[in-house]
Amino acid sequence: MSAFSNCAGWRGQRIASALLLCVCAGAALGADAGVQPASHVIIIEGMKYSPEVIEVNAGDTIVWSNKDAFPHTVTAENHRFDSKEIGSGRSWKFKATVRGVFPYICTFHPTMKGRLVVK
Ligand SMILES: [Cu+2]
Repeated sequence: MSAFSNCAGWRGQRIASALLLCVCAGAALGADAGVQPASHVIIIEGMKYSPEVIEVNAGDTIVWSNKDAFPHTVTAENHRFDSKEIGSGRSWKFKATVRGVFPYICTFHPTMKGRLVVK
């Protein structure tokens, strides 16, 4: 009988800590998927987008900042967005509202490629 109740007590503790773990994980997930829109910066330098691939949440804003001495563009392959010319030292801001994967290029230098992932 005493062995049984010990066992039950141990199980109860296990369940309690498992529950606590769930609550903590839930809170962490909630914070991660927060509704606060974030801002992300992509540097264009040396004929490259840095980072080349970026994952953002719908509603976030992305700023491409051109550090090169000549202009570039940020043009989605499906034409969902197009910065047109971003001059040297200038930047272009885009608010991502549609979810999906958006590969983009620079129309002046089509070897420059990036990818915007909106979740
Ligand atoms: Cu370019």
